[in-house]
Amino acid sequence: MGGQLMKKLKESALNIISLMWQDMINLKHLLDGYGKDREVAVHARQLRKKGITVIENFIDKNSIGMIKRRLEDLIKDVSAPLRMDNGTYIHIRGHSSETNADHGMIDVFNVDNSIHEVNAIDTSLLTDIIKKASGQKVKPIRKNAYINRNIKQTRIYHVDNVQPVIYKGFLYLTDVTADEYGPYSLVTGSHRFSPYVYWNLFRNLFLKDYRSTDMPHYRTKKVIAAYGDAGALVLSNQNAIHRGLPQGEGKERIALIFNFLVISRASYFSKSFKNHLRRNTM
Ligand SMILES: O=C(O)CCC(=O)C(=O)O
Repeated sequence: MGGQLMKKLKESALNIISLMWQDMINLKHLLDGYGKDREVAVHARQLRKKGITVIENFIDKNSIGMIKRRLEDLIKDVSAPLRMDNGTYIHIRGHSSETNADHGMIDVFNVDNSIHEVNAIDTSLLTDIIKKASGQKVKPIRKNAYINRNIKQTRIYHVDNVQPVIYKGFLYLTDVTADEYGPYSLVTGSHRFSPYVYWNLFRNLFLKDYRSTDMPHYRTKKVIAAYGDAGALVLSNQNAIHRGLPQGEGKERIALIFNFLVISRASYFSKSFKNHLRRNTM
């Protein structure tokens, strides 16, 4: 028990310090330009200011259909977490208990090792947008797929890991046009200089039932849900307060997730960043 408390204390202290450092980096890049490319500039501005931007029609309908079929094939007989020889890992979130957050959601790690069409998707536009939004070096890392079917109990609002800063591109492969489909939701502007994030990090230190990065307090007026037709891509800074919304009865959402790592001096606060470097998985 004492060990658990010490671990959380260390984690929260590190999160708060690294967030302060990150906000200094954000301050330094506050007035950077967005470059000459208009498409990049429009999205980079939105991403820097709000923490989120949506790109419509990121891939064509044929590719959507093909990738969806391959995904269906990949997961069709899987009823428990499965680690494949090619590096793909089919994780069934919260499978040990029905009361766990995200219970039943399928999260396929390294999906591109099994579905090569995923690698054919050009993500250089996303890297360019994130570079201009953050003023930092950016590395594409893992590609996942999330399959949400009837997932009624999703994790509460949270931030990912504070450091290193991660951006995610959620490419919807199904129409996500209302709350009942379980869209990605985010508190706009909470990715930088947010007193709420500091307050939650501090408060969670004393609360047994909360993880360090859970964010139960936020500005409700700033909450948005990112809707889009199949083919839309939602690009988000994971230091913003966010969650996937709970789904309605029988509803489905399938998405590919492109993960990007921001490399800065503050990244070295993070053990996972150092692991990425060691494993050379960047
Ligand atoms: O499924 C979603 O829309 C959000 C998932 C999430 O919180 C995350 O990937 O960090």
